[in-house]
Amino acid sequence: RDIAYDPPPAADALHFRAANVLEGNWTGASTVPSRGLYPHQWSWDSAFIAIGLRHLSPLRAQTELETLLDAQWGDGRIPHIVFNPSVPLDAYFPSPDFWRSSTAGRAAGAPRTVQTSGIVQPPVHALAAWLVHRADPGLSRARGFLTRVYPRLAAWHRYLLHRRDLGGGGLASVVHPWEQGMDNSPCWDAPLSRITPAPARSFRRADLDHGAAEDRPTDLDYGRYVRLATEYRDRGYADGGGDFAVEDPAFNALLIASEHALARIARELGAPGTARHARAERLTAALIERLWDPAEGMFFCRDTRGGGPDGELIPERSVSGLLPLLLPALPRDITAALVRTAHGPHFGLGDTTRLAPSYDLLGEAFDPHRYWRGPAWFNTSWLLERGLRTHGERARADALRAAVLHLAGTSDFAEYVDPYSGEACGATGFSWTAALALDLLH
Ligand code: 9WN
Repeated sequence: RDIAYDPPPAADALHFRAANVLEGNWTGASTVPSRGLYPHQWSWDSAFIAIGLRHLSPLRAQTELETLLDAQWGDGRIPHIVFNPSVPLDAYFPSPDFWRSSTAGRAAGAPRTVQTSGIVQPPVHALAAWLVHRADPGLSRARGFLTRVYPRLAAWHRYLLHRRDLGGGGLASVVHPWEQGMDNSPCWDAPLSRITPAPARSFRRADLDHGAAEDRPTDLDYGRYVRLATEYRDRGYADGGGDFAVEDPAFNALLIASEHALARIARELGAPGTARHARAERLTAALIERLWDPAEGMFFCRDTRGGGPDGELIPERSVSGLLPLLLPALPRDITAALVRTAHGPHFGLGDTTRLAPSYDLLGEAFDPHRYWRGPAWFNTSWLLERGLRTHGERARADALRAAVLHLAGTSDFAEYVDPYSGEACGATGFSWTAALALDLLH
């Protein structure tokens, strides 16, 4: 299929509209991902949002991250949702009474006053903090922004590197599909098939009040999400005993990028960043050793609970497996292969698609509308754009940038789009779509 794309709308009009979306989704101390579907603060959303907000108000961008960090747990984890107490319980599922963070999470150091979830999301935060600092170093220094966030970000990375090395190979594992951020990716089908779903009548999905059922995960997926989260909660959010533990390329690549950012933050604060750079390099070596597949020219997830003693690679092509391209220190043969794979038949970038689909166009599970099983998302394309630019692929980065800006505008800042037609799916007025478009305008 081919689609004729119109020239992008005037840049300043897009800037104005994106700023309006962020303004409308601002709650006074943080930004909701979207007004209807996601009425609380989400972890990796806030990091992407801060990256865009820094161009409108560096102060608000700093506040966005600090509000999230105020809900950090004593063991270092940054929860994937910080609940807004003034939003009714039935507006989003699972709600605070499901997670019961302040009681079930007590041993792990959950905060007493703020209600949060007990799982995490990808560690984009240190990268965001560094970019936010750079937008206005004077304000950042005057407010002691980095001085305050640095120890928290360091504790967050410590949690991931120590408590979450569940595969024993030096990488962080996710213990729930929501942690990786691509909820119903076909990568999770095999590890999730071992989980007995919670009965459908034991919970009520609020997402279907706002999103079309055929664009969202299925009830069967939800049954498994609920079972996994319930068991984690009932273990007091202790890490190590669960049936789901997957090493994901994007999650770990973002950890590495953020570790490099922490090194820069350390240097800015007058400490040497060398140990952090060295750790990032060790993580990069582990990422390649455990997740790179040279024959397929991309990274894959490792199911640490499946196959042999060291687990097994999950043979599903997700956009996650391309995102390590954002790392500057990857060997040249790997970056060249990733660029080829992104622009080849499985992802079709610059050919049949203009934004990277979330999943293999030729994969059996591909569905152009169902959430993370095919649609194109703006955050993943923003990360790929950075990667292409970092590795000198200027023309391709320019094309991807133009596509992000164009589709953000025509889709009214959709949550995700059909990767072929660009048709808007999910929520509109979605914060990270607006924020990352703004970032690319600068
Ligand atoms: C569960 C908020 C979040 C994003 C995730 C996206 C979706 C939640 C949901 O929305 O997940 O965390 O209810 O489906 O998959 O990446 O952070 O925008």
